[in-house]
Amino acid sequence: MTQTLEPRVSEAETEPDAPTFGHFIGGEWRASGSGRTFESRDPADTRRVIGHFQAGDAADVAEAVRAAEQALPAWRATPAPKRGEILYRFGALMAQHKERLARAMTSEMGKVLAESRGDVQEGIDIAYLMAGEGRRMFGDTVPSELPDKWAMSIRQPIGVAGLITPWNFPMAIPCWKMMPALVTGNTVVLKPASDTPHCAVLLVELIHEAGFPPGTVNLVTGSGEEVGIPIVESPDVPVISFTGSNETGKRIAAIAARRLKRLSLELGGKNGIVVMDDADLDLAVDGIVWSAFGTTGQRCTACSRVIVLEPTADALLARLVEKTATLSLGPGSDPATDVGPLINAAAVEKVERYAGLARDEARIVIGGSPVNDRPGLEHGHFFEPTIVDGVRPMDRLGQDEIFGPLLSIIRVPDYDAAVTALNQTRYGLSSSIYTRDTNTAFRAMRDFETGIVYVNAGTIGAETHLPFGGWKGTGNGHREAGHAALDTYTEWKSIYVDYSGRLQRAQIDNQIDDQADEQDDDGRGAR
Ligand code: UN1
Repeated sequence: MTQTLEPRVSEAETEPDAPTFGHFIGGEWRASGSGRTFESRDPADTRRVIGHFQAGDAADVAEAVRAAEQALPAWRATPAPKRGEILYRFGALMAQHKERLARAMTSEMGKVLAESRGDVQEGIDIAYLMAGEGRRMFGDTVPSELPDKWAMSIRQPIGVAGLITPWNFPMAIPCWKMMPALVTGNTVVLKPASDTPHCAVLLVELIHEAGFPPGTVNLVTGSGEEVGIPIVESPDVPVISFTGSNETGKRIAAIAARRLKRLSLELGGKNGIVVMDDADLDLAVDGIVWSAFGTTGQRCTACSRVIVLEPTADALLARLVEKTATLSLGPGSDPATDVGPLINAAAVEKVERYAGLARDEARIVIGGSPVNDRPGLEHGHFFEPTIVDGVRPMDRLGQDEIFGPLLSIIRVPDYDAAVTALNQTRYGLSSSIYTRDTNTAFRAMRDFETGIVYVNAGTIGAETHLPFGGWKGTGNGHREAGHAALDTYTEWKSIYVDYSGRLQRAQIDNQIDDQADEQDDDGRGAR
């Protein structure tokens, strides 16, 4: 069934009847073949329905993949600078609609408005960066080892890119994936998280308005099982980029491996901040609180461990508790709010489980409970910002990604113990050190086993023109953002042009070695 639905920009706050949104396939808004829909609700007040979205399935995915395949020849043949211009227009449209997009994001995902604006801005930044790549997209031109021979490498698109994105950066991350995929000449099937389909619909409306040809970007909403897995399984989707949990990442990797697909995984983190004795404690407290409780701890880069040298630990903890006590919990749309809701009920239960563990095995110094009895918060997924002292590096609290506002304090005797604790995790996304000593800072830059290291700043706030991604279990070696993102979406092609007019043999005809000279001296001739 391909009933066309007009996209309707929702003002969910004011609209009593929540609108219904379509998949976007081949340049048209469509209902799912099954006719089923699902709801998205405001996590700050779950009585409020943001909209009804198509519950896609394998048949919808197949249609989207076909549309993306059909759009591919013309799109890859479009000169990259021209593709870049359309990306630029998309970035400009996002900038023009920044406030509307940010408000819709806060309604659907819950993060505070200033952070939603930041999320949109991150989308704009990557659109502009990748628009520039349309005129750059460097390969190498290098000298050949043989005379009269040209050697160079170029990037070429892979094909249809399947992009599976999370709810925590519901606009930035789809843009991180779509922009490099598109500028390099791939077409896209996007499957956004089921908690934030509206954010994806709003982005795709602007994609359409910016002038991407029909079929270049296709959106299929629905569950991971019914939409995500069929995308990964499709033999016609040769490149997959996924951001989400380790569990799902491993499952995707197993499927992708069977088909030898290009796969970029951006998975969990257990990011730590090391605080040395010589640190500026006020600065450290600001960075820790922002990194641990900003976005309600729901960033891959969020700080969930503070590794502090014992002599400084009590002073740091006292200041952390003091600052955390001032944080105001509430809906992200309220300008007074510092910490918004968690995304859904399952997230609250998960943080609650870890708070239970903290009660048994360590010491909760502030917070520790869900909040559902305060006026205005009864219908949302709120949880108190929580700090737990006395955590040991190998405790579950010190090891598991919690993805909520729960911060563990780990006390260590010295720098070496801090490095060991920091690195003793299966993840390796972001890390930070607070110190006034340049030597210690440089040692940390060398010793921390993470894809991102901050000095005298928290663990969050990566900028889009540097590679983003992690070591070890955080991913599979790929990077998003920066030039590095292009590697996910392109095949390298090395090209040799021999204009000598004769057979030239690499590694053979260019050898001038002692043996050859000796043979010449013997009069037997080397050539
Ligand atoms: C994420 O949480 O997956 O560095 C992305 C940051 C943001 C991106 C986070 N710029 O915190």
